[in-house]
Amino acid sequence: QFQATGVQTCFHGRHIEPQIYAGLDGTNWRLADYEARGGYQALRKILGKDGGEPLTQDQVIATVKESALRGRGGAGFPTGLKWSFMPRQFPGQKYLVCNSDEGEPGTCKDRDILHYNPHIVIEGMAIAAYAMGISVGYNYIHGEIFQTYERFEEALEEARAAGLLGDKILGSNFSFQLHAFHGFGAYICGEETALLESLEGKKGQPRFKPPFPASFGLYGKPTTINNTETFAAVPWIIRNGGQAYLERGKPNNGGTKIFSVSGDVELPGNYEIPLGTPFSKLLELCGGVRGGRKLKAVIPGGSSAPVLPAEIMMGCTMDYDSIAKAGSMLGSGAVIVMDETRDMVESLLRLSYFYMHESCGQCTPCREGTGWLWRVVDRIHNGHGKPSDIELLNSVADNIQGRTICALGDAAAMPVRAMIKHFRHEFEAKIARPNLPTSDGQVPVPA
Ligand code: L3W
Ligand code: SF4
Repeated sequence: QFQATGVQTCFHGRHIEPQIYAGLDGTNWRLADYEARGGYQALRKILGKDGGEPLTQDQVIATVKESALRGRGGAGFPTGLKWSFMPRQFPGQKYLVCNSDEGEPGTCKDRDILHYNPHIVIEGMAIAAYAMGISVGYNYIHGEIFQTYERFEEALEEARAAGLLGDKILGSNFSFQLHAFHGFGAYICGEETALLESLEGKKGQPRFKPPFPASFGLYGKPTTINNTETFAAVPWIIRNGGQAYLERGKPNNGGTKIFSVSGDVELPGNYEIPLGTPFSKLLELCGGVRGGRKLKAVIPGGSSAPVLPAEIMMGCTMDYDSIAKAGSMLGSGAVIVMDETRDMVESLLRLSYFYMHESCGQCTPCREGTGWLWRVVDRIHNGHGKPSDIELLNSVADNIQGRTICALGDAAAMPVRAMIKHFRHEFEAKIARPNLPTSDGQVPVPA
């Protein structure tokens, strides 16, 4: 249930005030369709090609700041602020990068946007490039979605042929060359500096930060990196204004967000809803917990986010601040729903295996620690656990968290601590009674 594959895309209309999904039917991804939905009007507006005056770079950035758009890739960093870090007067080459290396277990929204609405990302990137005075951009697309990569290339060709990309866009003085890059499917390449290394043709391993990409990015040049969904939000903001976007969400959490809901719900899939919507409403859109069972727990923001028990989750609204206050993270918006039959030791076993497998191996606490975590959870799960193993897990997690080059180490440690904090009794029960059946009905063979 932690695999994004198998989760359906959603053209069922079960969205609330959609902006990215508005008007999509699963087939209308081409340039003419996008323009019929109002596409590229925002680009025309900033370039003064809609009959009005062109917008200045400062005006575009101020509008994005006003919207309270926060990065949709996981960190929720304010987009307008990030754009203002770009040294616009820098004399050399600067780059714009779209992070479409979606790999967080449970997350499947960016591939949907690229596949069914590719031009919204192209337009968003062109606006960002204009605002920051950037002439070259790349979209780094996850390796396992090759058909989507091919479609994005087709969309790029359409945009170039229509004068919406390339030299002197729409007859203005603004030029922007945008290219697609096909990744190879490593989770770590979604970390922004590993992505840059990979884009440069090297092994995808994270760099130390600082320096941040804003000052030392692609080929050592100033670079702005945003997530696919972040760029996709930009055209609506420019067309309708920052304040209108902000009002769609809640203060400090502007606009709508796509949530990829998987696990034990009747209708798994992608749902676009305003930030600040109660979790109970999202669950209702998804048809409720599968089979009418009781909700046990939810991972609200992709596998890196700490799990929350049902009673806490039912009191949350779906936005960055509410989920952080509850002790987790909204992350990339992958909501993994677990019903009363789920075995938490088994769930943690899957998560721990994932992080061990995806660790790039560059720093010792992560490389060794993720293996330790998995082996200890595995022996508890297999009926070989010792009472001291619970504290051992906490101790290994403590020795990873905050001691690594990138956030993967934290992402491996946080779910362990949260599972033990909220569901310690299940770990204790498994250790005390090793032949307790797992949720798939199998009885482990004791040592
Ligand atoms: C210039 C400063 N720039 C921060 C920039 C920074 C980055 C952004 C956020 O991790 C999280 C992680 C995963 N000067 C700056 C600055 N920036 N201070 O702002 O930075 P940061 O360090 O807070 O986060 P991050 O390293 O980008 C991302 C979590 O997301 N996550 C990941 C999901 C994965 C996917 C996927 O597969 N698509 O979404 C899920 O929760 O754990 O905490 O751009 O450069 N002073
Ligand atoms: Fe690599 Fe893990 Fe260190 Fe990140 S934390 S650089 S994934 S070893």
